[in-house]
Amino acid sequence: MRTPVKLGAFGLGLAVVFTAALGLGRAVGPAPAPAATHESHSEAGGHEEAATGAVPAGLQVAQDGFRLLPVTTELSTGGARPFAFRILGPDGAPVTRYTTSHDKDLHLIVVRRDLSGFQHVHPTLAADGTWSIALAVPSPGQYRVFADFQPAGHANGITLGVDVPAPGDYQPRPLPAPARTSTVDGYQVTLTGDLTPGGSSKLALSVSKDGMPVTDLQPYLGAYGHLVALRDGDLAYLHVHPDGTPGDGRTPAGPEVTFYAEVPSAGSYRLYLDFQHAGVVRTAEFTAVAGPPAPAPTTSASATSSTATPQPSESGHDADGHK
Ligand SMILES: [Cu+2]
Repeated sequence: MRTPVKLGAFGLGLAVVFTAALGLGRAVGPAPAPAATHESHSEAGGHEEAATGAVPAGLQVAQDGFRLLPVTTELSTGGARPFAFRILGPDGAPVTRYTTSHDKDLHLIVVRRDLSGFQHVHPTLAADGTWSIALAVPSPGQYRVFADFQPAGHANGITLGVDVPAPGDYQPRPLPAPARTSTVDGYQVTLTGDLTPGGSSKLALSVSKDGMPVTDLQPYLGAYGHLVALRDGDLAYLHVHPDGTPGDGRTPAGPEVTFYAEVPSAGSYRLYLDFQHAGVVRTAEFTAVAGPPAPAPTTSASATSSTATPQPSESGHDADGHK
């Protein structure tokens, strides 16, 4: 009889410790930092839940009772064809009322699973709750379609994701190497700042053209730029909030646009900056690495072997963009 009692007591002790750890995690873990972040960037709209929760946005086809249901099951690589989908609510009916965020009721992001072919578009909502837009993708492959929206009356924004194929011969592309500068249509965009896992990272993107800073960016989606970040490996959709709004008296129309990005883990991310100048919206893309690079063997190598040359590890360090 003694043994079972001891086991029982031991089990109870474990349960108490486990519960206490859970309680501690809830009380101390996510609360302070994200709350401060969101208070200081209130224009971000509703993304609070996913920012503080364990699962990043965009990884699920259904969440909080809402479901992304494609009506069109293939993407076109030829001319643009209608792509339609619905958001189903907890009652199973298509959602027809939304809360506007960043100037739109719903943002649709389409990207191939190798992070190429990015598009950020805004479909039209029909009275029956069907969203649609004429869409073509540049090449065959499996695409991830993200719907970023906030149902009316719902406390926070939701980003659902679903895979949709573009039939044909898929030729995957490797993720471009990390870089601080991106060129699009003669515009040069330079990225300053580093992604920090588990925290809010300030990123500044500076736009120039023909060597001259662009100081007359046009508002796009309620800001001077819209930044989407996706994690390499699973396409987790990150929360990136613009700092300031056009006309608030402190936000210049370029050349620099500032964002706060929340990165859930170390790893590689692809950043897509949409900006508008001279009436045209363009997208500048970057690969950025969050967290320290893999431990360099420099210290142990130099300590244990006098023949080891530090050259390779140092150049590898530079290639990661961490100075
Ligand atoms: Cu949008």
